[in-house]
Amino acid sequence: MADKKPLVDKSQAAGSDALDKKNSNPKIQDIEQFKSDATGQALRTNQGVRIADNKNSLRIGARGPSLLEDFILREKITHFDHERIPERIVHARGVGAHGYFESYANHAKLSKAGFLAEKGKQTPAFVRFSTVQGPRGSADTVRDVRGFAVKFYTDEGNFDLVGNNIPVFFIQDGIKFPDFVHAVKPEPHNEIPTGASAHDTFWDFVSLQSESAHAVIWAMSDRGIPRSLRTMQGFGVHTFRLINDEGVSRFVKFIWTPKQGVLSLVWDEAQKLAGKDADFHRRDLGEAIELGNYPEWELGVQVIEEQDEHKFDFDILDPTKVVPEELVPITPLGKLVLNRNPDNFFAETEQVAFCPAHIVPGIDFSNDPLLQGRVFSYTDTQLSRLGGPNFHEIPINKPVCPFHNNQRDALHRTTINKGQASYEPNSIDGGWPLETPPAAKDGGFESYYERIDAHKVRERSPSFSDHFSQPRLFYRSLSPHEQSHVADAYSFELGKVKRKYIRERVVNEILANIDLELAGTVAKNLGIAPPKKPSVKVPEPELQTSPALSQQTLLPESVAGKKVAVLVFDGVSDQHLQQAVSWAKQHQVNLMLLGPLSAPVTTSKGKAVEVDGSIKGEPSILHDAVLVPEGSGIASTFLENGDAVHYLLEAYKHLKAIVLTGEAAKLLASLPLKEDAGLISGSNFSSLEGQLTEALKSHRVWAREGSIRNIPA
Ligand code: HDE
Repeated sequence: MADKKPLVDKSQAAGSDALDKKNSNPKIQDIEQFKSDATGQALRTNQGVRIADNKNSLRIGARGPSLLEDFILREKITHFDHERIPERIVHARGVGAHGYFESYANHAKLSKAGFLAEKGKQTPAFVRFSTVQGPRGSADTVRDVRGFAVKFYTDEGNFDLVGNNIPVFFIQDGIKFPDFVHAVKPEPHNEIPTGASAHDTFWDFVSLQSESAHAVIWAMSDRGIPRSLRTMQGFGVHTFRLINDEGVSRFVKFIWTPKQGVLSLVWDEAQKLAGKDADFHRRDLGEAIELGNYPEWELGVQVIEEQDEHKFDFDILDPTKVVPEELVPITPLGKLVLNRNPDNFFAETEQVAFCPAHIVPGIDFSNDPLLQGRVFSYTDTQLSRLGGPNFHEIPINKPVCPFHNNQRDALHRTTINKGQASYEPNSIDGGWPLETPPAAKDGGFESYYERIDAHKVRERSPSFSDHFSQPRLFYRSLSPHEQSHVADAYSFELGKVKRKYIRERVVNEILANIDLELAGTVAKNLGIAPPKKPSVKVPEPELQTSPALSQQTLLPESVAGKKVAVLVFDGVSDQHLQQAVSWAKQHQVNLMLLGPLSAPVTTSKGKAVEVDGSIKGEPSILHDAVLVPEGSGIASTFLENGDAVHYLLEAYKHLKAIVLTGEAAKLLASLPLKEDAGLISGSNFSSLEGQLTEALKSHRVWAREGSIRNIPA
């Protein structure tokens, strides 16, 4: 007689099973905020079959072997086995956000691009910020260049502006890119270091390839360690063309300027963050958007008339050069606002495919040989990364305008093309889809009618040969504290280089040509004889300094979006706390209450206040400023708490604003802290808030920098 399966109502079963069932069936109204497409839906296989048991594989007897027949198990594991796709060879670590671009005006005189044709015209956009060197799981705050890639979903097709947070690149010709990337990536024998350029192969390459000197000094400056992705400029790097409706072309450089100011970390902070919060930048961006502090950038162009192409003492086709703003000011075009976090990291941020060749009518390439190399590379790389040529069908990559052509089939095709004619010309479908002739408006894409009359050569233009006058201009344009950070960064990185001859080559053949004093400081730090003169003759740049290159000229106008910690203990003054809360609300500052534990603290009036975290768990490196408010016995309670003392000393060492109110000011007598423009104390918060706002706008108290070397934090 055949066995009959006993009927078991699993929801009644005893033990953990019953508990699991209970927990896995929450009421839909309880999870409204996390609602997904699956809310209220049955669990099914990919073939649509309802699954009765997602906890046990099919086996012979409860303790017996599993069965190959278990298609539910096999489908689940097979899909899982293939969840990863190859990470990007460079820029693997990234974070994305949605938003929109809004044109300030009708820019038809400059470009016939539709997204620039109307004041107030909004175009959806997706941005991906990235580091260059590290893999997908590397830390956010390493010293590196940041990618700043923007996809504009325009009515006339996608336009990708795939830029960086520095305006120059390491090489002049695409043919050197694989060499550069092999040199900067972790070394091949041991795959070290992760997310850092402080190693022999990088410095070997860049010291032999002096065209990289300019990009390297930008990476060694504070630009290489941004405070936030919201506080970076973005640059198209190459010279592009804008073409207007009369077919007139002008050269342009694209520049994004953040409303949040251009701000950086300090090196000690960046290194600690890499361990304590490897997701610091992506968290910061996501939180700001979540809180409604939408990051904003102004897009501008530096416009160079065709007849002025050769007017400068550098070649505008050379991607290792900036066009100083003092020579060509920025014309604002519009603003980018990021206002929505992606719903799914993989589907959007990981699968987005940018390409500098994605341009629309009204925009065109210049003959920058690096740009020409990029135009090929990006689509090519997606073939292996996204598994075939249909990656434009992935929702994040799909144009918002309709698109039809005769391309068919291939891996992962999702479009179901109807009809029989997939060729051109055809008559059986009336010839469709048809070409659109170029026109001033809504025309087909037409390349700029450029005449080129020259020999086919493998040759670098002599106008690309000066590699030092612009790094010199950059260095001279920095404020003293920025300059000293540059010297510190070279000294740190070269200190990690094992081969002495590489260190010496950087000092003698690169730095000596940029600035002898800089070379001398780095040489002294490394124990190398300071060079006496440059190794090549460096032409003097047309400008002695370009103030626009210094971050000091790019501070924010407001403090919106800053993160300020308030260290609270039992007995904290309700009044002082309340004053801080209303100041934060007024200025859109994100106030974080941190207690000795993550448990609530009791105020002087006996009120229990929830905290946002503990002093130990949310260290000072996560915040822009700190407030210790009045409380009964606060000074002695504080001094007994090592984490709190460390917090304050570390914030001081990192040149942050510190506010001590009421009795908390007594801490000045016990700790090695000196009052300055950013270390403010007084009887109540309200009398100090103006000073705090100003200190936060300045970002750091640079005047303190000279005196903090002996602070132990
Ligand atoms: Fe890239 N670059 N690159 N690059 N690049 C890639 O494309 C390449 C260059 C930049 O968030 C890759 O989809 C070559 C300059 C950003 O998805 C790859 C050359 C600038 C991103 C590639 C350059 C950039 C990339 C890797 C020299 C600043 C990330 C994955 C000719 C203007 C985009 C991918 C994202 C990504 C090639 C030089 C910026 C391999 C061959 C110059 C922001 O195709």
